[in-house]
Amino acid sequence: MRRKPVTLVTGAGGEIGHGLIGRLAAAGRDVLALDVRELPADVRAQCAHAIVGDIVDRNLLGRLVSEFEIHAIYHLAALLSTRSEFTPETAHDVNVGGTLNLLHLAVEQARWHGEPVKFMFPSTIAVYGVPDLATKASAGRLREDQFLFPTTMYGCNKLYCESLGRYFTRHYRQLAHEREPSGVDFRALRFPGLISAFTLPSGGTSDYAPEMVHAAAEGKPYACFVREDARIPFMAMPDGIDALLRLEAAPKAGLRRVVYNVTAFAPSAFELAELTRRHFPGARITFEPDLRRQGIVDSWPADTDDAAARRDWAFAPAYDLERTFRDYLVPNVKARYTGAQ
Ligand code: AKB
Repeated sequence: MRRKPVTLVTGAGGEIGHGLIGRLAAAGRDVLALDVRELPADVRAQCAHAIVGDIVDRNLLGRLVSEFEIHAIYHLAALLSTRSEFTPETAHDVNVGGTLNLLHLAVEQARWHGEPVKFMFPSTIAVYGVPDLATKASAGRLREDQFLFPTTMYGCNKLYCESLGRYFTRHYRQLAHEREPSGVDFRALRFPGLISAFTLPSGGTSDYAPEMVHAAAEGKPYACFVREDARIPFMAMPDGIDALLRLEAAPKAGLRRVVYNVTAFAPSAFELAELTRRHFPGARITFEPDLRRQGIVDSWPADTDDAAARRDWAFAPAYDLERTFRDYLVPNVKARYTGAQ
């Protein structure tokens, strides 16, 4: 009896999953969605299969082997940086234990069907930790091997999971008598703050950018929790999804790295507020920094160097800051709240 060939998407109901699943389905791929909550109806409709469950549940994942033939995994499930600081031990269980469970699942799947399993992993700029603002300013765009001293549980989790993925891909059971490859083809992107027009941000420290725009579109005042001069890299969600799909499709022979930086634009919070006011003239945006969340943002890079991604798999974002607002955010966020475009 042939099992159903699928692409597994964890955290399917989240910000990335909302757009990614539509792209996978449009490409003719059967999506097996896994999330701890029921999927929104529009997302569920694009999935071949959907399971409500937790990636820390090894029994659940073990049962997937009997029913599904998984050829690729998009592991989106995670507790983000701010939420993880309230429950660091739970964040470790989900972000690290869940990822290890899925890597084990990928090894089992590859053994069963004899093909490598591509494991797509959204890492983050939270893996970086610059010590102070003077260093942040002088360091500029960080390469993948610089300042890897995360100050959040989420950043620690993601940096370790990058190493786990590299181990499974290149060094798995290296001392075994009968050594055989794991079959796991782990590929990771260090995402900047992702800005989505269609989902509300959930527990991230970079959320001030989308929160500001969504509040303006709803006609609500917004007290920004970082300073006006706070600066980190961002990307429009469509470019983030394109980057994941392009990296998955890239020939392995051309990939000199397992983990890649990707970025698109790096505005200050003031520049984001000015652009929001330009598109929403009545926007009431104030700045009331939360010094602890500000401390996290200050430890993140002003921008990252994505030359390796552009060299190895032709990464090229389509949306700069102006186009993100003009063509993506403003028309879609307006439609979400007012029906107008
Ligand atoms: C967060 O703010 O935690 C995430 C991220 C930058 O990885 N959006």
